[in-house]
Amino acid sequence: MKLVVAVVQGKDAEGLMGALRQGNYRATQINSSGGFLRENNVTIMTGVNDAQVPDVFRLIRENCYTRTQYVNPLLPIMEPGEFYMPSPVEVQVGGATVFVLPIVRYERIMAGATDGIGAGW
Ligand code: 2BA
Repeated sequence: MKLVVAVVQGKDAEGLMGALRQGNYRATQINSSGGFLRENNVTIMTGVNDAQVPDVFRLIRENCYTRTQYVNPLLPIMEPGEFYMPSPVEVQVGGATVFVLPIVRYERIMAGATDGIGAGW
């Protein structure tokens, strides 16, 4: 089993969550923000069988789009009287940043029953 962790833009999160639901994948979304742009994005985690990873990547590709953003660079240290006109820098964000992690143990704990995979603890 694998945990697919996808950092996506907020605008794409709803579409991707819908596609995952339709594909019968369980998923969790966490509101996050990027360290560079400091803008809100969404981190989506879905635990799937190894064979399903390519299908999850297909859904991410179909639902997450690359967009261009402009950022103002940090102001340099200046002497009094100096004038600096910052010009915005163009960055490409997304479609998505995806990590695939091995799952050591997966368990859904419910009263009287277990549904899980992993070494016996
Ligand atoms: P941010 O950190 O806000 O980065 C937004 C975009 O800014 C990045 O898009 C990239 O185009 C640019 N960028 C980021 N760091 C940069 C740097 N040091 N110098 C120049 N440009 C830089 P993406 O690469 O598509 O990343 C989108 C978001 O995915 C990131 O938002 C961050 O939240 C996450 N991310 C990307 N790489 C990651 C990593 N290695 N580990 C954890 N999160 C990551």
